[in-house]
Amino acid sequence: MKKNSSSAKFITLEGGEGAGKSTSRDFIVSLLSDHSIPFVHTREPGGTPIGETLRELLLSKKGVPPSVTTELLLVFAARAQHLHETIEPALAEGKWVLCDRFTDATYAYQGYGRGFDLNAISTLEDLVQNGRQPDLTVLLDIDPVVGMERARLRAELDRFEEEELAFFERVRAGYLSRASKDSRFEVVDASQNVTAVQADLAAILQPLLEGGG
Ligand code: Z5A
Repeated sequence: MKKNSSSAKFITLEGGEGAGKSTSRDFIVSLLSDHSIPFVHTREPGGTPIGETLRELLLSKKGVPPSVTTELLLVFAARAQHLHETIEPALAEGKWVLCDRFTDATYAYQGYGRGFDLNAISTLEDLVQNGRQPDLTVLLDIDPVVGMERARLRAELDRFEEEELAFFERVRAGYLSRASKDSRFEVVDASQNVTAVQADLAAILQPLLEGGG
């Protein structure tokens, strides 16, 4: 695995619909700021002009939907540019990177959700990431029934959010399966109230923050 030349950390946030990623991201941003840690906050798909254009294509409900292969390649195309233009330069400058979703989302959505071959995803991951992996991945885990209810109350649903419940059950199972096999994951019970979720996040981040200011 590629190591950062500095103590800068690469942190990713993952979870299904309505898990509270935006809410948690804002809280982590405040923790980093309170500790005077230089950081970049970014997201996938997106994070660069090319990536944001690809994001619009991926989330759009207009026209013929992309095939699963097209969807997968667009996600990795956006990620290649994101690593090149945003993530790697920031880490090289000693800035932490807080990223809303990364490759675990590809395994969860395109792999477990849509049924794309996990080995093919792994091949693209190797090609695009050149060994780069997050130092910490916070998985906000929630029952999709609860999460979708939150998402529906929040805003108009995008193309992914209009999938059936079984799809989100597979996405959740995929995330939990990956989390059970890799120590970089911390799983947070996202069905708790915001105060309890934030207390968990603070406890998870504390060891990193102590060494990172
Ligand atoms: N995607 C993919 O398929 N493959 C990939 O490789 C990647 C992505 C990278 C866009 O992602 C889509 O891209 C995504 C998968 C696909 N699928 N969808 N949709 P996104 O991350 O931009 O979209 P999102 O999942 O909708 O994320 P979000 O906007 O951050 O939403 P959220 O997790 O639901 O967070 P939220 O807005 O903070 O919370 C939702 C609501 O719940 C909101 O009203 C909050 O006030 C409320 N909330 C938050 N926390 C709580 C608690 N604890 N209690 C009660 N209510 C709460």
